[in-house]
Amino acid sequence: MSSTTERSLVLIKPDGLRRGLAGEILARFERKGLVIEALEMRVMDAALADQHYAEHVAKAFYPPLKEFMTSGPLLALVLSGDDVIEVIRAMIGSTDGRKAAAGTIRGDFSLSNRENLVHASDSPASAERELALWFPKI
Ligand code: FUP
Repeated sequence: MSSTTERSLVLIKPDGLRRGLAGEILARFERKGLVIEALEMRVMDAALADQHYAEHVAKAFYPPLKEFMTSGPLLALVLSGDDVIEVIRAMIGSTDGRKAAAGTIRGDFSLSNRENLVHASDSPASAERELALWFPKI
């Protein structure tokens, strides 16, 4: 099987830090063999939230999502490795923690469709857009 080294933007969301799960989540990515290219604690402000979630701003769930995502510090990461976009999406599981498979991060630790611990780019195009937004110098 061919492989491509890619980069992904990953966010360990405010619930991950509040619940003391940042180390557990980071450890999973490290043990998988992914490379941490950058790691910063940030607070997402309203403008960044609107840009990051541009595809969702008009949706009914966006106001509470924005409230949550701007509610405290998060960890912003650049991870790289072979096919990392697909690999990380498999590791985090489906959006709704109640439906995410056991063994995934959301499946193991989240019971929510909003407070689901992790964001990860869902395609090479999203990764490019999100990395430019969060880490313009990298
Ligand atoms: P994902 O790529 O799995 O993070 O999911 P989406 O891009 O569909 O949604 C982005 C974020 O919006 C989710 F992580 C959580 C939030 N969301 C809600 O709060 N309610 C919904 O019904 C769907 C998504």
